[in-house]
Amino acid sequence: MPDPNAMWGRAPRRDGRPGWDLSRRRFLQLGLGASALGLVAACSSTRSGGEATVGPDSPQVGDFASAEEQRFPAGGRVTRTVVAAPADVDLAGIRDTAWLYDGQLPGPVLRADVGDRVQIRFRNQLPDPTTVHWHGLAIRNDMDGVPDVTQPPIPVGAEFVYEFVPPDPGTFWYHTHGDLQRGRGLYGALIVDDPAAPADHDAEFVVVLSDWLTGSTPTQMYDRLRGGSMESSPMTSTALGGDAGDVRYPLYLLNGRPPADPAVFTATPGQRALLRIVNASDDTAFRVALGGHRLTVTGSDGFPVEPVRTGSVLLGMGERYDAVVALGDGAFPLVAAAEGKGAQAFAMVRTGGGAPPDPAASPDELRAPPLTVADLRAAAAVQLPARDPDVTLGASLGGNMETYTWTVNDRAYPTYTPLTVGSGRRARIVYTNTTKMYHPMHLHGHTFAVARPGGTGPRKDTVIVLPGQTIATDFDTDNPGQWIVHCHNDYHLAAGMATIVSYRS
Ligand SMILES: [Cu+2]
Repeated sequence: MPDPNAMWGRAPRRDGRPGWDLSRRRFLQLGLGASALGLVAACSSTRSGGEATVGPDSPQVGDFASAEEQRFPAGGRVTRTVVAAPADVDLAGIRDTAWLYDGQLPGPVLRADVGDRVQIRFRNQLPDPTTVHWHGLAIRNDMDGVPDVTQPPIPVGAEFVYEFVPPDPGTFWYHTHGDLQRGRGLYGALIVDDPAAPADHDAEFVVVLSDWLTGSTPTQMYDRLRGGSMESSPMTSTALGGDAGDVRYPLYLLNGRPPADPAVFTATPGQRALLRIVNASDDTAFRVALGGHRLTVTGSDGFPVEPVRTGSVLLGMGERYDAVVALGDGAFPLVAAAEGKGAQAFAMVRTGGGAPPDPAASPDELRAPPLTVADLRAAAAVQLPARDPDVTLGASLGGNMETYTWTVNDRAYPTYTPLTVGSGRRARIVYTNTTKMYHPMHLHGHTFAVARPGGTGPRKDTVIVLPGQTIATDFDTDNPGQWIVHCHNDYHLAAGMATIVSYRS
């Protein structure tokens, strides 16, 4: 079997040339597709002033990885294999063919401690090339799993060994970064524990939300969108400030199960349960509530926030929320309403007797406006220290519905104008949404702070930008490499809404 790792020399470069040139040569040797070559060419053509692009095989990436290992001298080892392959699923009697990690929908919950040396031997038994992205983890660039940016796509039948050190505890997830592959089932939760921090909960419920097409693939749906067949009845949401999506789905899943065959979480009355909620969907924001309970939100995108009580939370694609709930006695509906789409995902929480809740139940907690990022403040321990940005980068989010093209700064990826940064700076990305739809914008390799006076904004890796809204996000440029920043609507990403934060040296 070909070993793609061998194509990415891990040893520091000795020839002094920019890493990207080497990558380009290797792409050429591999005979990869036109899109990959186009991407590399687009990047190379923007080099200027003698600055060199810091690519995934640049020595700076090796230096970063060494520093991370030194930062966690007592780190343990987590080694496992993950296989992606097609498999049949039965969704309450609806049979479908999915693409799954280890035959599970969602994929297995992966777990490690902060500072562990994680080694995941990934086997691609799919019919298409793929990669795996470790969403939210600020890890070494060459392990970020973005095809044609941080690694060549892993060929059919091949293996790639991902190795990284998770630097922060929290609720993360992993998913394919291949074109429109995620909606076939290639996603799962990734939990990073902090052995030094005692848990303040008795039970843990990992809740992975997704939207599911039956009888067609995301690629077929994308072709329909490109062909101009948008939903005849528009979906709108006040909380999302306009359009709630491009696709109305036949099924919404909670831990891979439809409402007719729900997951059941069990605990005992009075226990404190930690909900780790992941929105793994392609085109659906979810409003989540537990009937008869209030949620205390304690984290967002893996990072702690000052606890805040709410009836419900609203998650865009790619976002995670942690919430603690003191459980009552009985059986309760855990509902993830597909925002603006008139349907829901559902599970049951059971601590005692009583009739099971109706899968169509709509708890009162869903009525009030949901908690959003505007209600969150970073916990003191994780605040990004206040500092004026050294560099401010604009990202204008655009769309053309006639061609179904979504853009950043008027370009549709893989054509892009890079957002150029140097190491050791405070960078600010200012997103401006000129479209009628919200976009959950995700930055790889960093955890930004939503910019607020005094530096109190929550730390996140994915933030909803509402129609007409401008949001500034700040981060320290402490992880050299090439990092994609993109809308986490998988159709918008496929249609171009992405660019690259490009480190230069
Ligand atoms: Cu979008």
